[in-house]
Amino acid sequence: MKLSLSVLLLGILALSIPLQAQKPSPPYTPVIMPNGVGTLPFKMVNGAKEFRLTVEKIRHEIAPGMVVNAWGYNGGTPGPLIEVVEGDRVRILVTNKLSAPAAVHWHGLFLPSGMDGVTGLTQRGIRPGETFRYEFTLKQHGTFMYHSHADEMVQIGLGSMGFFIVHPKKPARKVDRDYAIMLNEWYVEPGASTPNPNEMTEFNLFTFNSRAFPGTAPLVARPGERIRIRLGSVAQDFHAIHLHGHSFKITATDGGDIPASAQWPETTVGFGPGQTRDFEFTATAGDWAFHCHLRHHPMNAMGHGIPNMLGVDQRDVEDSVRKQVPGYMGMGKEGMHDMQDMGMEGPENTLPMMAGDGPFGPVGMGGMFTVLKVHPGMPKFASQAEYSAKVRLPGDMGWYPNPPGTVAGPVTEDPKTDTPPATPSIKVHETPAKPKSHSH
Ligand SMILES: [Cu+2]
Repeated sequence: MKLSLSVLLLGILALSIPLQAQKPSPPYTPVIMPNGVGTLPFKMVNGAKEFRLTVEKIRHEIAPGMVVNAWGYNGGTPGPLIEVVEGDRVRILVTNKLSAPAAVHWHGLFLPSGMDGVTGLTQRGIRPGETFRYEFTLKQHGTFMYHSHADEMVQIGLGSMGFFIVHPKKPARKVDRDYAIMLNEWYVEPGASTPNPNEMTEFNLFTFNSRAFPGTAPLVARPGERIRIRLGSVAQDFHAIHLHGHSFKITATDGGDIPASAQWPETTVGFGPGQTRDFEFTATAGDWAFHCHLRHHPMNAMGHGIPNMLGVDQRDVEDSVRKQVPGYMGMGKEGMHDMQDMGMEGPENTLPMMAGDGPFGPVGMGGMFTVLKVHPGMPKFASQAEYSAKVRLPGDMGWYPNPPGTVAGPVTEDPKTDTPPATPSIKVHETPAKPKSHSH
């Protein structure tokens, strides 16, 4: 009996292995959300892809050393990626595990009005413990979002958001890597763990996929690869996301594809809340900063209410204030770097304004900041899960080995010792310059 059972199990195993191996790869490059919780699995039920989303209270790590109380989906903020194909019929079963009514709006999608997820207007709120069914057929492709449309100030403010990405049935072109990053900002009183959703303007944490540098995963690529980055925002602020070392074209918004004749080159994509932007470029070797260009946004908590102490020598003052206010830290005489160099400890459960190390020392950044690492031989990742298993923090996947003579360094202004670097022997760019003709 025991033997026949194990034979049966072996048989099932043998059958299931080839079935797994035959699983066809999707006709698109799977989207990767760095630091994401995963791509939402589905079951085919009566011709529809059936997904399950649960809105719930979660504990969420913004970066190592800081955990907040958030409201997310299926254990994450942003929630899991819903990734489908134009023409699919989808059924999303949404369970509310909050103690307040909820609803999920499918941002940018063409659907029956009654499936639009606006509390009071198109449905009643999903009561705590209830499950609602949303069902519609996808009539378009692009980068869309899902988010709460019940008490948005609180629910989105605490993280109830996610990506809903619809691939075209017949893609006009296939990219080598496809990334998605959702922006948000938060106000968390230093030392507290619950974001204050009443805050309108004075945010102190700015996040990519609800992570702040030095907790943001890098994006990776190989030189020459075609990369798409999709940005989405249900934040409160405008953001201007800048990529170093490249020029790109914005190819789509959540309103649809932009015709090639209407695309123009950019290095920064500025956009507001309730918008998505897709942009594409060819990757050039290096470690490239990728960040919001609003000056306070690649920074972390602590700095906003402080007096301007630039140029003020505070050595004695700070010590005496600290006797009264433990942990007091003024703005440095020469700016915020003073504090970073001192490695000072802040209150518990917050992040220093700037933190994290690069190959050349401390990185003067925080918040909406990560790195695009374009290295030869960078591994390919077939799924978000595979990516997340290997790439979580800025230092993961190593740093770019700059060719000799291509790194900025000190000069002494002494012609004997300062010799200009030799022309590098390693070509960083793929296209070699045409040799000049000297015939005339
Ligand atoms: Cu910003």
